[in-house]
Amino acid sequence: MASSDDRRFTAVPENPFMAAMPADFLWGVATSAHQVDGGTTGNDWAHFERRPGAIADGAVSGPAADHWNRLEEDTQLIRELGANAHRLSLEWSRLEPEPGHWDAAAWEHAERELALLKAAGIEPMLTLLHFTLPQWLAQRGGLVAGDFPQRLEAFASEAGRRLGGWVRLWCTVNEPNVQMLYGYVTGQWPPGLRDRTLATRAFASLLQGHALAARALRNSCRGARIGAAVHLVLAEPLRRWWPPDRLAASVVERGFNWPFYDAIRDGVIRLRLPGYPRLEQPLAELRGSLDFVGINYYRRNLVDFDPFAPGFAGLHQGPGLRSDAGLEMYPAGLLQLLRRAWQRYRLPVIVTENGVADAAGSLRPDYLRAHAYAVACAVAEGVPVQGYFHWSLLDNFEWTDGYRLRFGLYRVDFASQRRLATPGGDEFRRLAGLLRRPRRTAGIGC
Ligand code: IFM
Repeated sequence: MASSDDRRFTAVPENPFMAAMPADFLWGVATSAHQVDGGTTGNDWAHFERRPGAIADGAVSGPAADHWNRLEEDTQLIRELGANAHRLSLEWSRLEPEPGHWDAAAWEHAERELALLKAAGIEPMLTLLHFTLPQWLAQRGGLVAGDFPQRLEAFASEAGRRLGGWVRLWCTVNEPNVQMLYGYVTGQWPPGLRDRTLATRAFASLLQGHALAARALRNSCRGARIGAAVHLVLAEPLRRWWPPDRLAASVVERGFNWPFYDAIRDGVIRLRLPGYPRLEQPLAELRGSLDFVGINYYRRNLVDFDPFAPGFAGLHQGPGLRSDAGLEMYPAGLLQLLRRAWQRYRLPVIVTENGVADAAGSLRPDYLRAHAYAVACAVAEGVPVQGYFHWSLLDNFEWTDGYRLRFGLYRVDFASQRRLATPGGDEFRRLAGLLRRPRRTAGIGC
């Protein structure tokens, strides 16, 4: 039976921002360095991509969208979308190509990009770690190298010192839960392992790294606002009446969605999952390390009890329209997760990523409007949502899916590197225009 939230999304208004949105709401686009820059050959992904069968269609990231050489052009594209913010990441392997050696030219390049954004009136949000590790660090054990947290701390400190004049908004790590799952449980991502003991260690290490990096940023960058970006799945039992399915759905909630932020709230790194070593590790520095909760939202899953699946949770798609990645598009899920994040942590929330794989470009306008409506409904209910970043500005290297999934508001012709306008980009710009107009305060409509 459709819930009242589901019913709201059957007719999304042309102006999804019917409620009063904050005047300084961040309406932005998101990218990550390895996925768009090109030439990021010194990291673990570049090495992993060469393994036969690692990436769909045998692709490698290679020149990606050549963003490294197109900063002016791409900044202008962001501006033309009407965005006032851009979430981007630093490529650690370029900035610290050898342990303790900072590459001055690479830092200058980062500064140039940030200066261009600021000059265009675009607020940067900078992610320190968006999956890729310098190969020298990967060779020493990557996330489970004993000194990973201290290495991330040193990197954060250098970034804060050099770039803090340009950047206020920081994400320490991107999707730590995904990195742990694919890197150490399913083995589809670097380092390609299936070892639940190491998975648990990697998770703890990412949290320790976050805590130290947050402290380093606070010390090196005055006024820093610090968050992370965690991938959240709206997990619902496939059969609500069947207790094992309810239990399996709760494993996704407890084991995938919230452990990272719960640890920060509680000051204790905790993992209690079937089939994994138990983890209970106090870390006082975690408390207060977060100024906002970042949510990356792409999917709802209907979950059944499956003894062969990780965490005994079999994931299925609901009945709605699906993206090219086969994921159901379910905007009501974003509203529900925004509510839950606020109830759980009482911190401002930012949608650090949301987007759809849609090569034809025909799904994205409605998808975007419906997810903007989810944000507006959450704001109308009193959830302090401070921003929304659409994934992505450009088509890009989509990890193990290579180039076959397209997320861009601009389509990229990878042969010529031309950027082409899409209906999704037009809708993004229209919505930006609605946000900037004086808004009605009555007749909220959500
Ligand atoms: O491309 C990725 C991104 O790197 C992390 N979040 C999900 C996106 C789409 O799959």
